[in-house]
Amino acid sequence: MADVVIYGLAPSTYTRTARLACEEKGVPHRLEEIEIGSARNFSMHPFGKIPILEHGDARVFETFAIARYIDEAFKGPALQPADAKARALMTAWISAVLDYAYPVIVRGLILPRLVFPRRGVPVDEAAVKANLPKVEQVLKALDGALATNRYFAGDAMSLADLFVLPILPYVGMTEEGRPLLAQCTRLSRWQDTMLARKSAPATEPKLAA
Ligand SMILES: N[C@@H](CCC(=O)N[C@@H](CS)C(=O)NCC(=O)O)C(=O)O
Repeated sequence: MADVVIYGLAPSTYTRTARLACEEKGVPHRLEEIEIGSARNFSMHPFGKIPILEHGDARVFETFAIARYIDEAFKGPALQPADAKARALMTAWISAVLDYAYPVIVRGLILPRLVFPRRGVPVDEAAVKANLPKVEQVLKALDGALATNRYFAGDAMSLADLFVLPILPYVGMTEEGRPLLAQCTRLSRWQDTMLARKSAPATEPKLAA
């Protein structure tokens, strides 16, 4: 069977989601680094983003499409619920990560606090501060989802969990995010459970000091 290649960067949250899906499904894969926005990136992804999956003659862009492909093209544990109601809940939380959690938490907090300083990019402090109530709101919404369910789509882990997980360790690495995450006790416990799975260390980004 053809190899699975994930083109991306290890620290990217969506790249990690794709790799987590491979690990959870038991699909061997390799990560090939690609420069975001490069000509090569645009030749593989119409919007010059990561990740991209390649498997034989299949090339898949957009993380949800990649995660579904991994679940549906290979044998292994199901990563999507069979039940329509639970599957809708999974899709809703993935959509919430794409539309709310990523812009607010990754773009609004993680990039300015953890990435821009390393790259010498100026940080708009007022914008970071103004965004913090939204970070709290998103974290509380994620926490609330776990009030009645063990995982985001019910009692079984699904792709939704693999979209949320990569964001949280970064929140805990920021001064402002750490206390907000700590007050979300269900979400913190869920994070501990997810990080204890074999897929977590296998995909953990090695961040340079
Ligand atoms: N809708 C895309 C979003 C992918 C995305 O934003 N990836 C980030 C890295 S985690 C990226 O490529 N950022 C570069 C940029 O936005 O220019 C997906 O679901 O795959």
